[in-house]
Amino acid sequence: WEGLDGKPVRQRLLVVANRLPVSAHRLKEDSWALEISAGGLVSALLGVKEFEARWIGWAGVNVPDEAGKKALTKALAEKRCIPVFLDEEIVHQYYNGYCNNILWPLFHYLGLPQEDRLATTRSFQSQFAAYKKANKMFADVVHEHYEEGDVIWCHDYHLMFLPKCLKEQNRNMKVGWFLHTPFPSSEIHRTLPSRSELLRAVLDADLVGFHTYDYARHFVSACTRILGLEGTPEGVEDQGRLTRVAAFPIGIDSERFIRALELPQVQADIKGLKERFSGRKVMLGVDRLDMIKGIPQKLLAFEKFLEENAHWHEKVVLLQIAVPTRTDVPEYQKLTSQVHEIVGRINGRFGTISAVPIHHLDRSLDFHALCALYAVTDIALVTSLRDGMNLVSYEFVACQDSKKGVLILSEFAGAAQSLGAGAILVNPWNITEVAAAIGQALDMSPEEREKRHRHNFSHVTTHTAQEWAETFVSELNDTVIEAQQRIRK
Ligand code: ADQ
Repeated sequence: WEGLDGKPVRQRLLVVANRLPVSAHRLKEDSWALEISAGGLVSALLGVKEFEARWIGWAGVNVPDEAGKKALTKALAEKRCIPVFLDEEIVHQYYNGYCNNILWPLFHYLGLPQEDRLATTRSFQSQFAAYKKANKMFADVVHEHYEEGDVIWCHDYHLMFLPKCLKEQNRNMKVGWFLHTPFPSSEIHRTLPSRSELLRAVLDADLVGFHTYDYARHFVSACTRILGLEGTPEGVEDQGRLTRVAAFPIGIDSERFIRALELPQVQADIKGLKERFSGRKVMLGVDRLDMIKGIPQKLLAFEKFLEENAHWHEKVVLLQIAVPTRTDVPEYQKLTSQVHEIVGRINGRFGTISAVPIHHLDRSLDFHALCALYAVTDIALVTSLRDGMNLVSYEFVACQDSKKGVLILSEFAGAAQSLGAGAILVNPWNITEVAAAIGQALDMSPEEREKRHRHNFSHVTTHTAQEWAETFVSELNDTVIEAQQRIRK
């Protein structure tokens, strides 16, 4: 993008996601404390010089009063963030209800939660209405801040209706939509009562992106089978208008992880961990405590491994770090107790006075502590039942250049498409297979580990988050130009 003087111009990018990348805590009536969370998307966009990002989203707090809203808006503006205020009722129906109770499990092939299946079915229409209403509220805020030439990048399953709302307000907006979860087979998507409306709303975007080619293919076949539209190699065509559909696999800011390993504080943590677990091989799991991550299945596979390999008792330890999410939801509470129960049983069966086989932490670790853990790990266990991509596998690889540990990776994580050749791929439902993979990883020769690590490390360091964001936005710019040229012809 060049200006009249030939110099690159920074293009404004409005990133719209359900949550802003900050957490807000109210200190007084008119003052807020903000903490920026350095997630993948934030570092991806900070690294891209060609455009200047503003964030639009919900701050995750209910702010009922005007004074509070005004103060929060002002505080967020300094972080280039613009809030969308959602009240408790809409959060309940749109976010907890339609997004997390319906779309999240469906897109991960889990179906509706067992306990309240009928209740969910009954409240479906009201939740979908709240979903549309919330999406319209996001669109209104975008519209208020939009300037001609801006690129609008909508994120994830929370905002599938947003492309439609935006284009209704202004057909000329450049709108891209990216899904961070899998897009399921059209046979699964068909079961959703609002299947057609959602697909049509997404198709209003100029560019639709997924992590993998398979998800993109599923989306296109949902459009052809459910809407009867034409799928082309480029995307989906409806009465001469093309919506471009493609795969844009995300990456991480690998340099940030590699640099962190040099810090004295991280080096000290690494030394401490090595002493703590000396004489034992370290296996690591880092997940949000969510059904999709397959934590109980991972624990059962480890139990099976211990049952069959007495010579490894006391010589291997599994560190499972699980950040609790959605703790108010019964299904998630049940998952937590289930995990605790299995951990207790395995430690009871295989632990000794001096050592337990599993250390399980129900919490989040800070970035530096996480880097140190990744660096001392011999085997990372990523056993998601479904996962859009899974960045933990990438982060582990980035921190392993001296150790060259082994990645055991679920074939149902998007990352299997990119790191499959270096990892040991497993079906997480098959605990015999996962237990065998643990044995294979522990016995792997240094040459084999080196070879596999090289493959993965070169992928992770070349397919970065910055490159992902740049590619998506430049593709979106090109798509809009091509569409304008087609219309002129
Ligand atoms: P998530 O489901 O959150 O993301 P993932 O890609 O693994 O899954 O990212 C999790 C992030 O949280 C990682 O950066 C990880 O370091 C961090 N994290 C997890 N547990 C932690 C802990 N205990 N302490 C500290 N940090 C922890 C969604 C999709 C994924 C997709 C991403 C990005 O579900 O499939 O890869 O978006 O598109």
